[in-house]
Amino acid sequence: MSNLLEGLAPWPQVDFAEFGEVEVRKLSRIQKLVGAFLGRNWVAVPHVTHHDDADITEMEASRAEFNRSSAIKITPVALLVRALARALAEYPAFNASLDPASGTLVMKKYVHIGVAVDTPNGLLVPVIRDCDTKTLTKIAEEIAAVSEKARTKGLSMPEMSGGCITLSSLGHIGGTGFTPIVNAPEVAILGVTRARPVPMPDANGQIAWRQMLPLSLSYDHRVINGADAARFVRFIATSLGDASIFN
Ligand code: CAO
Repeated sequence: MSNLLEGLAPWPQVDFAEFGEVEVRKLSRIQKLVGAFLGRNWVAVPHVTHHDDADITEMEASRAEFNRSSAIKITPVALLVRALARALAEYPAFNASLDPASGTLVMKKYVHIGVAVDTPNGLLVPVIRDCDTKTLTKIAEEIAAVSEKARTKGLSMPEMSGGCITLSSLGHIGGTGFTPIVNAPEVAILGVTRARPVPMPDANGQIAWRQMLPLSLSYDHRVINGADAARFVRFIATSLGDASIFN
C-alpha cells in the first residue's frame, strides 16, 4: 500500500493563522476511522463511476398509494435496496470480493446491503441482512430503525459488517450525481440523488413530464467492466419501474 503514494509531494504544513483568525477542532473518532478507510479505498481501488437515470413516475404513484394503506412508510431508499438485491442475483460479479494477493474472487451467496447514514458524528454504514428474502416493509422498517440508532446511539462493528454492496442516498437533500467511494472489499456502491421532473418524448414522439431518478454507480474496475456496470444500472432502473418491486 505505502508505495502507492511514493514520489508524491508531502502534505502541506500551513500556518493558517498567518492569513486570518482560525479555530482548530479535533476530528471525531468516527471521522478518523472512516477517513482512514475512505483514503485507502480511494487510492487502492481503480474507480469508475457510471451514471444513468431511472424513470420512477409509476413507482412514485404506486409508492404514494402503498403508503396510504401501510403502517410502515416506504421511501425510495427501501425500493432501491430491493432493486439492488435483485440486481445482485442477476449479476453475481457485483456480489464478489477481490483478494488481489491470492488472485481470487470470493462469490457470495448471501445478500446483505449497506445503507450509508449521515449522523452528527460522521458517516456510518449499517448493513441490512438477507435483503433478497425480506418483504419491502421489513426492509423499510429496518432502515428506519438502524438509521435512527446510528444517529442517536451509534452502531457496533457487527452491525456494520458483512455488506455485499452499499447504497448512498442523498436524494432527500438534492444533487444530480456524484462519485461515491467503493466500500472495499465490496466492488461497487450505488449513489442516488434527487428525483426531478424531466420532459421526455413518449413512443409517439409526444412530450410528457416524467419523474427521473439519477443513479451513480462507482465500481472497482479490476473486477467489473464498464459494459457490465451499464447493464447492472439499467437492470436497477428497470426493476424500479416494475410493479413487482412492491411485492
Ligand atoms: N428523490 C426525491 N426524494 C427523495 C429521494 C430521492 N432520491 N430519496 C428520499 N426522498 C425523500 C423521501 O421520500 C422523504 O420524503 P417525504 O418526507 O416527503 O416522504 C424524504 O426524502 C426524507 O427521506 P429520509 O431521509 O427520511 O429517508 P430515506 O429513506 O430517504 O433515507 C437515509 C434514509 C438513512 C439513507 C438518509 O436519511 C441518509 O442518512 N442519507 C445520507 C447518506 C450519505 O450521507 N451519503 C453520503 C456518503 S459519502 O459521504
